[in-house]
Amino acid sequence: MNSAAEQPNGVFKSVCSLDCPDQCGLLVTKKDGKIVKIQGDPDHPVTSGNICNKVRHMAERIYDEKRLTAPLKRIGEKGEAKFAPISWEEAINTISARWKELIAEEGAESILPYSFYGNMGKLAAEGMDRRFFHRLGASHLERTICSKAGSEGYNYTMGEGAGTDPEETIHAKLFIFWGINAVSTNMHQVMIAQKARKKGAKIVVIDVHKNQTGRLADWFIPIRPGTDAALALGIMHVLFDENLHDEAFLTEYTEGSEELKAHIKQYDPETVSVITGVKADNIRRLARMYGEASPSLIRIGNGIQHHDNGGMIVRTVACLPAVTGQWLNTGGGAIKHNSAVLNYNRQALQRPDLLYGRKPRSFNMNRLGSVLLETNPPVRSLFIYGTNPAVVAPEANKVRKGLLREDLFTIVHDLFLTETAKYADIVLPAASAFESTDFYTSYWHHFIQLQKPVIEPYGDSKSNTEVFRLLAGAMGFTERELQDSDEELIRQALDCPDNPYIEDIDYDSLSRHSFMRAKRKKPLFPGKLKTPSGKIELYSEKMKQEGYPALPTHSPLKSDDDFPFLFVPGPNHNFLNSTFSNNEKHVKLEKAPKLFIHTEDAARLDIEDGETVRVWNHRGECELTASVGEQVLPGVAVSQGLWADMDDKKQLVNSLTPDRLADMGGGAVFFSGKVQIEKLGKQK
Ligand SMILES: Nc1nc2c(c(=O)[nH]1)N[C@H]1C(S)=C(S)[C@@H](COP(=O)(O)OP(=O)(O)OC[C@H]3O[C@@H](n4cnc5c(=O)[nH]c(N)nc54)[C@H](O)[C@@H]3O)O[C@H]1N2
Ligand SMILES: Nc1nc2c(c(=O)[nH]1)N[C@H]1C(S)=C(S)[C@@H](COP(=O)(O)OP(=O)(O)OC[C@H]3O[C@@H](n4cnc5c(=O)[nH]c(N)nc54)[C@H](O)[C@@H]3O)O[C@H]1N2
Ligand code: SF4
Ligand SMILES: [Mo]
Repeated sequence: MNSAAEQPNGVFKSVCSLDCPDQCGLLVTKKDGKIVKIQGDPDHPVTSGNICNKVRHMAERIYDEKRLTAPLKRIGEKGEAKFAPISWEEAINTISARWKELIAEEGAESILPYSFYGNMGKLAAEGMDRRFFHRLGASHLERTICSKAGSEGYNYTMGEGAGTDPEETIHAKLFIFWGINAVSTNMHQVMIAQKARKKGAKIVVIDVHKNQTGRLADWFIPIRPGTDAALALGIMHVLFDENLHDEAFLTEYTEGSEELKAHIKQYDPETVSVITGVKADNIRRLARMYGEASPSLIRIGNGIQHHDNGGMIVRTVACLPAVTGQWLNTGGGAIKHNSAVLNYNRQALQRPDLLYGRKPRSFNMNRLGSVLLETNPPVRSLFIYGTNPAVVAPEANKVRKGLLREDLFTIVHDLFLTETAKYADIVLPAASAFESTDFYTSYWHHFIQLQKPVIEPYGDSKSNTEVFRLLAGAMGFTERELQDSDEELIRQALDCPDNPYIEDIDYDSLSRHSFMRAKRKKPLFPGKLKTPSGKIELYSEKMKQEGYPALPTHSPLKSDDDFPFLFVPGPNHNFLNSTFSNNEKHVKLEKAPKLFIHTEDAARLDIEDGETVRVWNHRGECELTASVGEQVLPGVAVSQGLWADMDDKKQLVNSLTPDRLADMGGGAVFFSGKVQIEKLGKQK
């Protein structure tokens, strides 16, 4: 054995485990057994030596004195965050004893795993955990909080989650960043766009907020939240009207272009302008720019799909490159996400056969509060890992009320005592990704990467796979596959005859190269797409059968009482969702949770820039710092960042967000809620 974890000094290859499309290759420098420096890997073609500020400072988080070092058991009231350290043996035995009781009395479905991608490693996020909970027969969790509505919408048009190879976008002449704050959330796509700009490319940003991404655009187009499908249809109207579409492409590669042509007649620029707030002349100008520039890339962000109508919005925007035939040009087309390019053998990793034919009930993670408070028969135990729902899930007050239930046995596995962990009965310390073995597939670029431990586990912490192996043993499960090693899991997952793009990639080749690119054939064509017709579906019979309009369509957001402001609480630059919100350096960089509002609204409400305002609705309230200006349209209020609880400050933006579900995939609608805003001190 000569693993990096055992070598006290040197520079080691690694990979960023955070939920970020860029999935950077890293170089980690160690001195005397400790990480002293983290840099971007200059050899990684996409990372090219550049990483974000968050991860450059990651070592401080890894060695933060607040990190959990031992399992804990609750000794105070629920939610009081009073704990005492216990051994792993006691922790695992307590969990397995309680679960055995629950299974005998109420069945395994009284137990619910609750997880997300705090660590994007496949083994950590969707590997041994899935095997374990399948074998247990626990209730199933629908992991819908991030991009599910948009992915379903995109699939109706394109068949699967694959678009342009980002490395090719260097050739693009026009970049449209549509509902993505890419400077903060996809910095390498911005770097490529900026390089292309030096060769004459233009950058357009369509957003409800003129944030750092909007500010670097050649042209920033502000839009009303939830109206992007109308804008896309307005662009199509002009493209057809002015003969800027690609008839040959439409005929050969799409289904339903004639129906679409007739359908978009109603979306003339004047009509669309009233819906979107974008001037009719600007709709024409944008359509002409899009019709003439080639190659052109639309980078479809997550922002446009966190809405009541988010699935249809993405389905509609995804039709645009087909109208202009951009898919045939190197670097042209669109990127919603590219996960399908790196499909691995999920069945082999997750082993659904361990369900032995059982079909447990299923819960949508976006409705955690309701699941805990209203389900019958009730959920009696939650095992939470890789996510911080007390901060990130919608209707946070309801979530917290549910977590306070005296009869709920909650286990949280995390690196820190998060807001969620404070509600736990048992807390387990998690090893960081740098302390674990795993493999990573980006959802944007085309590389698979291997992570081998760079350092020893911190304190008495354990990786996710290790915890589930221990639990399987304690539950008395004898299946060999519940004890497979991390290396075995990776070998099984990468043995994937269904995906020829990764046929050369296995554990051994990855061990040699650290990162490897999928051998993707020319994107999309002339191969068949995975839609029912095998073509890009501008008209979708499948959608019709499933109760949606068959053609791309604008529909308004749902009413959310009659509060006057549309509230868009997005992520921020220096945190990664709620990760880093408990790290001093990152909090200092962000200063305070702000609320961006328009000058006219502020004047009407007598609010000055920098003043604390109360933001409230029927679900909850927050106190945020007003940032007054022209960064948002009137009637829109934008906050940034998922902030940790701090003293008695009211900065939990998800106390205001609805737990309704989007039009597709059971997705979250974080950005479709409404609020009232007032100067602090005034009464409701
Ligand atoms: N620094 C940093 N990076 C991150 C994250 C983070 O928290 N911080 N989170 C990671 C995760 S999990 C994800 S999913 C991605 C998300 O990253 P993005 O894809 O960038 O998605 P969001 O930041 O949610 O929203 C993007 C933009 O959409 C805008 N928006 C909201 N509603 C609308 C609308 O109706 N129309 C239009 N046109 N724009 C709208 C918002 O103002 C915002 O600027 O980022 C990942 N990377
Ligand atoms: N208002 C609002 N809410 C949002 C969003 C928004 O834009 N606005 N965005 C939504 C989106 S897109 C997403 S993806 C979700 C994300 O929300 P979460 O998935 O909750 O992401 P994080 O807040 O980063 O929390 C991840 C947790 O995993 C822990 N962790 C990291 N590595 C490991 C590991 O190896 N093992 C274990 N056991 N734990 C680990 C971290 O310490 C951290 O506490 O938030 C959603 N919530
Ligand atoms: S968070 Fe994103 S940009 Fe930063 S290092 Fe990780 S993958 Fe790269
Ligand atoms: Mo996400």
